[in-house]
Amino acid sequence: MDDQKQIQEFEARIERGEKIEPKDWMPERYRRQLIRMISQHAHSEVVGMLPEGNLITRAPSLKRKLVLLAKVQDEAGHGLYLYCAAETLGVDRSELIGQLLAGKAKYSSIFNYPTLTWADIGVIGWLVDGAAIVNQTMLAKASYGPYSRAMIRICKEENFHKRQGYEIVATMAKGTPEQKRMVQDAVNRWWQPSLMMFGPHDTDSPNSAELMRWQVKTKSNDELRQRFVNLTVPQAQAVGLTLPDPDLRYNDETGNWEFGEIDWEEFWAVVRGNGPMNKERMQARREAHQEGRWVREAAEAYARKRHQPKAG
Ligand code: BYC
Repeated sequence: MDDQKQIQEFEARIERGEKIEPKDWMPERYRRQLIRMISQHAHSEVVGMLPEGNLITRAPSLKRKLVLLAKVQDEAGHGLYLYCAAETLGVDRSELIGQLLAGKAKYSSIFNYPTLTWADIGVIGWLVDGAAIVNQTMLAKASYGPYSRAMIRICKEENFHKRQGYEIVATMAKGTPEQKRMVQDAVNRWWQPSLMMFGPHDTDSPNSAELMRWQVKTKSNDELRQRFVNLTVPQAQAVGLTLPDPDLRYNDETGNWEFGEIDWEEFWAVVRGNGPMNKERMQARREAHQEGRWVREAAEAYARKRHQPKAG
């Protein structure tokens, strides 16, 4: 079969809603796009442990500490599912991790902002995990089987993450004036970066058209961002918090909450490595990788021993 015919059959399968599995034929470009996107996603989960990990020793109670520990461990698990999904496309995870540590791979812009107080933990769960759920619920329907299945599992855990965050936010919002001030300050700092998680406007998104044709993405960056805003405004109102946007208003005709322009200069600066915490995050990842070396070596030695044929 020539390439053109194979592409037509491949696209017809996607059109019928069939999942593409690792051993199926796929265009090289589809494989490359998936490796790019899944590996960036895996890196985001792993780097995403750092901002919250920073507050584990300062959790206000044992219960809060246990919940946060469980959440951060879940993020590590998400990274592992996603590196596994990327490996089904014929790439080795050590190569992908090498790219991250060399500063050549992207990961979500959101994790390059600092966590200053306990309120940030609530707001990250509410807004950052909330944004991730909107994006990942769409990706759970992606045409590539291993990615979509990883997303189904991850979304279940993200729902728990979002609820724990919103519960912290709601508790602080009805707490002392100082707690209320802290949580409002965290919302003020995390709102815009959360909107940036969805990526550039559709008109400035070079990958969207191809990813949507192949149903890796089934909704555009702007559509998902709007959905997130529509879901989040009533949640903010319910706990008496203000979203920091003077242009936020409800449009009766479209049923959407309109919002002000995003600071794209800041977004691209962060994506290019010049955000408030990019250097610290990479430094922490490199140190953790180095410190974990003996664990990887021991695991590899154990696996080799188990697979050695028994003497005699
Ligand atoms: N940050 O053509 P576009 C989590 C890049 S972790 C950095 O629209 P695409 C959690 C983009 O990569 C959740 N870079 O791209 C964990 C592209 O550059 P390249 C993380 C960004 O792929 C711990 C260029 O800009 N979620 O939930 O069509 C604790 C042009 O963009 C960003 C995922 O990774 C950004 N925000 O759409 C708590 C979801 N946005 O690669 C929570 C999976 C764009 O061409 N990924 N760029 O050099 C996706 O859904 C899509 O890749 C995106 C971007 C919507 C992010």
